[in-house]
Amino acid sequence: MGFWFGGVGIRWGRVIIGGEVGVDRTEVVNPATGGVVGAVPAYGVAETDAAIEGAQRAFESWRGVGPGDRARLLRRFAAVVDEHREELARLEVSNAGHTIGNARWEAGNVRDVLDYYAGAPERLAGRQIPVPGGLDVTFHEPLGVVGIIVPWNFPMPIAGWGFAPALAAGNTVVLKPAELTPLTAIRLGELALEAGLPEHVFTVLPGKGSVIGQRFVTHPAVRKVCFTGSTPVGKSIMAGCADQVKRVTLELGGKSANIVFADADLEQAAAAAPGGVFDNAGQDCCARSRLLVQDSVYERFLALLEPAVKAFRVQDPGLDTAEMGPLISASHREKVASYTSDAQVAFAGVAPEGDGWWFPPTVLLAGSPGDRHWREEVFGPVVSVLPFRDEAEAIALANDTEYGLSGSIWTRDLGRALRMARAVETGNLSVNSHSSVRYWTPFGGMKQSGLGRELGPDALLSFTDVKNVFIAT
Ligand code: TAP
Repeated sequence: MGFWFGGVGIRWGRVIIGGEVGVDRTEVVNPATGGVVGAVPAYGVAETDAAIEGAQRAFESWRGVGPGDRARLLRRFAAVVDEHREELARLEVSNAGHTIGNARWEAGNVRDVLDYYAGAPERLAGRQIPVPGGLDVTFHEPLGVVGIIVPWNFPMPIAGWGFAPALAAGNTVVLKPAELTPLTAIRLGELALEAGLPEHVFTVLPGKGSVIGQRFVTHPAVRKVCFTGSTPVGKSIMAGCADQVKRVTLELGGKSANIVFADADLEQAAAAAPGGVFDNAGQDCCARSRLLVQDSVYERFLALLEPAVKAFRVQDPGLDTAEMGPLISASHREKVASYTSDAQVAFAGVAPEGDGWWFPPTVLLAGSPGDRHWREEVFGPVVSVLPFRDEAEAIALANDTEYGLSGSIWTRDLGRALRMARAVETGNLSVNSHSSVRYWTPFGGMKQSGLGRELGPDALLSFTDVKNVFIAT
């Protein structure tokens, strides 16, 4: 494996393509050191068209692969990912600055998602519906070529959440990783071939979103675009897809609330709060970045939270002890810092100094729900705190946002937990926990946090169209 331009010539699906005249390259920088760890091609429209057209040709044979054989190939892909789990995890540490513990989970998640959807081809059954004068049956038809656009914050899982159900349902896939973090996706593309997936069934194509991603939107052979990233880009993709009535799945931003009631186990809630927002350095669409604490326990809760934040280990992400690594880039660190520079800092943790894009876990006091850091997605290790009086005010504050992706409620009162869970406008909610993702349950946003669902059975069906057939008897 090598990520430098090597002049090995094009082999679509093999994806390590180098030496072509006129193809730019992008350097990949380790966010923990600022050092260059590799370079990959940045492909243009011509190469994107070739990849899409290859995927279109491969679709005809891939959709015809028997369910058992397709399932076996996906299970083999999962097994190969598992064999390379540590290698993928180490690569993600330098590709994205993820802690090694998280990166191991992420590579394992790709394996699990592939294993889960490998069970689908034999079970993707239609229905037989009673009708007079004949037989009526439905089929879940694959769509064709699916274009997947992946952001830099979770390069492996977000890729897997798209390609595993898409392939299981009989589609072919062209995947564009984020320019900042292409290395693990490229490796997954290689492992797919090693596992025996036919060429062009799953192609990883590095390059710019404004070039490759846009071509997914405009090329008529791409029947569905899956996008995860910022809300403005997601909206432009949705608008572009309208022209050809393309299917879209969007996973966009979040500004999730972590709501702590006075009757909660405060020690447990305070111990869990840092992980709920600082995990992946807060570069997580599910980050609980608004902390609402009932006013009667506000001071006590902050007193419990402070040592937990200060003890959060921000370290070289390759160390097993690291709980948080660096931010993705210098420009992103500047953006995150712009939220804290004029805000009231309650307390902050410690981050390494020197090379790399480090930022300390930071707790801000929100003067009012109008504060910029309370309203906008910071996408960094920053949480804003605000007290609330009662359930009604907690609901009003939690829902006072264009986003609706995730959230948590801490209480010992089951009735309150259920009332709040129904009232908070969000696609994923946890009670006395910050867990948002399980590969067999649906994941996705309400309001401007997204459209459609990933994972679980919902995602599988979103990669199919239902066809109804009537046979007169
Ligand atoms: P985006 O610009 O939205 O990038 C996400 C993905 O979309 C990348 O692969 C990107 O490619 C691609 N892309 C960019 N412009 C495109 C276009 N016009 N057409 C098609 N694809 C396009 O996000 P970002 O700049 O990396 O991050 C900005 C902010 O977005 C963050 O600060 C954060 O608030 C939010 N964000 C949210 C998420 C999630 S999970 N919801 C993930 C990442 C970022 P390139 O890499 O080539 O630009």
